[in-house]
Amino acid sequence: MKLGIVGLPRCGKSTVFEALTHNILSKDPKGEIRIGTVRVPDTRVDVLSDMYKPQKTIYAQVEYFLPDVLRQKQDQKIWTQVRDCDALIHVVRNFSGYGFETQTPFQDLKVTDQELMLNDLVVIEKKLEHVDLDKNRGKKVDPTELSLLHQCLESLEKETPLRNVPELASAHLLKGYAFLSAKPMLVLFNNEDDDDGFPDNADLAIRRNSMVIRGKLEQELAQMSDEDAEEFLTEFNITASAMDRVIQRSYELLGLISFFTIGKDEVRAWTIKTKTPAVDAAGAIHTDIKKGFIRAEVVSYEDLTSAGSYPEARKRGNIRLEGKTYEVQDGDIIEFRFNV
Ligand SMILES: Nc1nc2c(ncn2[C@@H]2O[C@H](COP(=O)(O)OP(=O)(O)O)[C@@H](O)[C@H]2O)c(=O)[nH]1
Ligand SMILES: [Mg+2]
Repeated sequence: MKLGIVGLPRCGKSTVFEALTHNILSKDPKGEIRIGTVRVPDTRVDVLSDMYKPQKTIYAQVEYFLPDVLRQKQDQKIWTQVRDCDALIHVVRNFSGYGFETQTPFQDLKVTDQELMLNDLVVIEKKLEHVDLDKNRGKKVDPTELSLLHQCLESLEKETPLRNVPELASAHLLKGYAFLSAKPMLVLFNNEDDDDGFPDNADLAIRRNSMVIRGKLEQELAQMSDEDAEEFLTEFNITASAMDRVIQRSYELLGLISFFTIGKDEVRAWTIKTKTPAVDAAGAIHTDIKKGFIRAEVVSYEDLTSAGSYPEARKRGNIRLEGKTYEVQDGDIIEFRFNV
């Protein structure tokens, strides 16, 4: 699962990418580092790992993609690069300097959003032209798809991004278009070092879908030794987890949850979509486990940790046997029983 980092020029995209992935772009003169894989911080995995002291501990991961601005000829192309991303991280400049006298976060936010919508509009208009041609040639066009496209057009003409119209954003027939304004989006207000608040007048709707970061600080932090980092954290009165929170929010934004497998050899977080049935969760581990699925032995993270051990959780009756269609919950600890 991949998140594309977008935003206006010099809003801090590269800075945020470095802070999130700990990559150093200046060490990469050819500009080849465009994707960074990062571990999703999860205290539950830490706790389970402490409990089992396994040989290996494996966290969930997400990927961040930084579009290559230098290599593109027109602005428009930056957008085609993020078309195959599953969600967008939208960085908004909320610091001054570097040729910008003042901060204009809401204006910037709008400009980028309009570009996303414009891109979708162009895709739809091209498609509709083809539909007309096809009709003249006697080819059939799926009327449901056509009607959905017209609804998209209507929404975009009102400057409503498709992500705000859930039935369009999730429409199966539209998946192939990979509309940019339909992708889930997290806005990061990229603040001055000494400012950790939302921009003035950030309304509730904006606050709900955004976070405040101090990208430059975070980037510097990402490249320090642990000791230096600690000193730095106290000096600037920041919590180490700002980027951790961005990563966790990214995971949620993608509609992903984790279930865990535990044991002496490995404690591991597995990534599934919300509402995944047990049999498909089994498939995330191995197709054989899915094929031979018998039952899932499930205990919630809370029950296991409050019992203190698996046998104690069993004694308390916290361990359930679930069937194929059981909807796996975030934090479930599962042992699959299966036939090979
Ligand atoms: N004061 C301040 N400067 C920043 C921040 N984030 C980025 N910058 C600076 O803004 C300039 C543009 O950042 P960059 O990440 O290259 O932007 P991009 O064009 O979106 O990739 C660089 O000089 C950064 O050091 C921030 O949070 N605060
Ligand atoms: Mg850059």
